[in-house]
Amino acid sequence: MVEVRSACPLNCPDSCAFWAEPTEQGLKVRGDKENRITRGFICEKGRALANQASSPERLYFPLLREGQTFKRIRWDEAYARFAQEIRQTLAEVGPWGILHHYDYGHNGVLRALDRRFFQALGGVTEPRGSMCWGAGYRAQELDFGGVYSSSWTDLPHAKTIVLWGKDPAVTHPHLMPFLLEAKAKGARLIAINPLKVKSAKFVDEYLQVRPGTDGALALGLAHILLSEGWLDLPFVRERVLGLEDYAQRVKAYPPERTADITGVAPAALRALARTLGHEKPVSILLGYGLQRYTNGGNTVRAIDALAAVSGNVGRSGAGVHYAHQYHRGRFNSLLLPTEGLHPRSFPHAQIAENILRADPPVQLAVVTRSNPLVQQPDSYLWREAWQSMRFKVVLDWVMTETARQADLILPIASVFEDEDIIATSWSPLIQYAQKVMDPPGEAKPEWEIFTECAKRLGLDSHFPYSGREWLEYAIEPLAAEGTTLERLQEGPVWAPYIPEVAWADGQFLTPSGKIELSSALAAKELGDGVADYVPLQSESELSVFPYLLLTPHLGKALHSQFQEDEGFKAFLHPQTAAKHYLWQGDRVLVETAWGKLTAVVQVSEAIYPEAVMIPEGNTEQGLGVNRLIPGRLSDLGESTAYYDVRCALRKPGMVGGK
Ligand SMILES: Nc1nc2c(c(=O)[nH]1)N[C@H]1C(S)=C(S)[C@@H](COP(=O)(O)OP(=O)(O)OC[C@H]3O[C@@H](n4cnc5c(=O)[nH]c(N)nc54)[C@H](O)[C@@H]3O)O[C@H]1N2
Ligand SMILES: Nc1nc2c(c(=O)[nH]1)N[C@H]1C(S)=C(S)[C@@H](COP(=O)(O)OP(=O)(O)OC[C@H]3O[C@@H](n4cnc5c(=O)[nH]c(N)nc54)[C@H](O)[C@@H]3O)O[C@H]1N2
Ligand code: SF4
Ligand SMILES: [Mo]
Repeated sequence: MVEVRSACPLNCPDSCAFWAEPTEQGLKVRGDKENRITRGFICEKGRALANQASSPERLYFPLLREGQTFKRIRWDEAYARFAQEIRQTLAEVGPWGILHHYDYGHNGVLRALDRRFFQALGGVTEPRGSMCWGAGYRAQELDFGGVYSSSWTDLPHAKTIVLWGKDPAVTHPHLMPFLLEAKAKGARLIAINPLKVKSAKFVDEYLQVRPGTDGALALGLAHILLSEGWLDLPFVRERVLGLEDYAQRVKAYPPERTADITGVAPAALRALARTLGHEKPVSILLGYGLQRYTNGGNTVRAIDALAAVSGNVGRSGAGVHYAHQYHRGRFNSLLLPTEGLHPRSFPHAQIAENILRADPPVQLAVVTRSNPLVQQPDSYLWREAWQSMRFKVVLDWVMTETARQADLILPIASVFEDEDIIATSWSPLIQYAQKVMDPPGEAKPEWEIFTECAKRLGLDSHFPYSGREWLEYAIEPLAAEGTTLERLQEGPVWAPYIPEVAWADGQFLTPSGKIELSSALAAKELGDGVADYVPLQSESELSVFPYLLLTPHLGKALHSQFQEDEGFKAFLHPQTAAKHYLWQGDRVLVETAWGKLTAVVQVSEAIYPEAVMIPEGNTEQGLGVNRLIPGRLSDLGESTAYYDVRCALRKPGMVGGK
């Protein structure tokens, strides 16, 4: 059999190039050695993806609920039922009676057609804001006028690299060779993280910061830079707006107070400030964990400002790298023009509570590219909202917890069973994923499912193309410049509009054209009550829920995908474990004001003593760790503040004993 080019569609910054081959033993994938970004290796999630494609866990046929189980139905029945549910909802409530829940379960260009379908109905109820990166994203838009990072290949020009709340060894593995190359060339690597994560093993210096206090840390570092005169004044004069306001804010963070808030000692603060001011260029790689707090947007703004005043933006080897939006507007959009559409939207974090009191009510849910009963916060409320809806449809290729609790399941083709184009917000590459094999059973490409449904609802004029034609249409503007489908089929293309160094021309896309440390727009969006850090709870709250609950991502899984069914694990610092008379392997009850679960104790020096860590994505009895987490919004971008929650620990069977 022949090996063909494919690409990883998972919600991962790396976007690996694959070579894929169907064999007697199932689908085999390997990395593409010629790829200068992903350099030939793929991670265990990429291999798990290929294994899943040829595994018996696949959904083969449309399934309709029958009591506690499902029965197999034919596609024409499935389409008829789906169309009938849509018609009934439109007649009884109108388009807002339909919830379309989607996220980024697949990065393919064609996957946007799900949204087009619901737009064609006039605009339904849909999520807004973000489950992921929204607070930091909006922060960078306010500061720089857009979210743009330098290429990974520019990193080895840095003299200092700060992994700020980011664990690339786990969540962005192909960045590691670039970091190690920089280190070999003499760059100093620093990690700032409440957990001594895997990447911390590779760094020269690790700072353990109290969760939720990075904003204060950045302001405290700026305090030292300002008072020592370690600024880049020519850069600030030319390119930065709002230094006076910022200096006022910074005044409140002298080293001793900053140390009290953040847990980072004054000497370490001073050493880091000196490095930022003198060991330039400095590249800051921002993770998304530090913005999953109610003050997350403000935190990223404080870090952006620190880079700005030290002149670490727009230069080779420098920058605050969060993601990039270079592809924006470069492809033809597969969505409908928004004029004339009237969708209703709810912030991701608060969909469940809004559904429960929605007027008009939501009767029909359709879930694509996501697994909300596990991944959305406030799972008990989500389950209640889910059960309150008359009919639920899930499109997926495996039986997720959300699918298990649906009424109709439509089986879709995986990335290996149809063609698509992958272009994402970290990689500079545009890649073509070729069809490797036919879908198993009766699974179908998602675009085909929506095209068929559109036909049955008289919406065919909105779905005139085949998958191939949609791809040709999407890349029309690129094809005019030479990036044709034929060219992409030969191998990945470095998007011609992506530069090595972000903001190199110093022309920021803010209203003033400068980096805006303060602005009327930011003040309006942030409103009053801006918190530079998450204040410690009151004594009475602390006595009930003393620990911060962190739920970061796991190496071998991608959220709820590829999880091993091994129950929840709660990672505790030895001091915390000892305080509760807990040993490795014991069972512990973890409780918040929103829910509780039982986990197996893992004792680890890597954990911040005041925190409990339970990786996200795992499930037990239909729900994940998000049963413990409220649907709180961040200060910017309507993002979800997953990590802003406190918990208590108890030995199962013990009453009260904390
Ligand atoms: N293996 C794997 N890789 C993935 C994913 C996955 O599920 N599995 N998911 C992908 C997706 S969708 C995303 S969004 C990215 C996310 O990638 P990252 O941003 O690297 O990781 P997260 O796990 O989201 O964020 C948690 C990190 O932030 C740290 N952190 C938590 N609170 C704080 C704090 O207050 N301050 C600081 N400084 N650090 C803090 C945590 O210890 C952890 O290292 O990863 C992508 N890559
Ligand atoms: N507690 C806590 N919760 C979190 C986070 C955290 O750090 N802590 N992280 C958050 C983050 S960063 C994110 S991005 C979200 C992720 O939230 P989700 O996107 O809901 O997470 P996944 O489990 O990856 O679910 C994606 C689903 O899409 C399916 N899928 C794959 N390809 C396709 C396709 O082509 N079409 C359709 N219809 N389905 C497809 C997959 O099989 C899978 O079931 O979770 C958030 N939840
Ligand atoms: S999950 Fe990420 S690192 Fe792993 S194969 Fe896919 S793109 Fe590569
Ligand atoms: Mo994410």
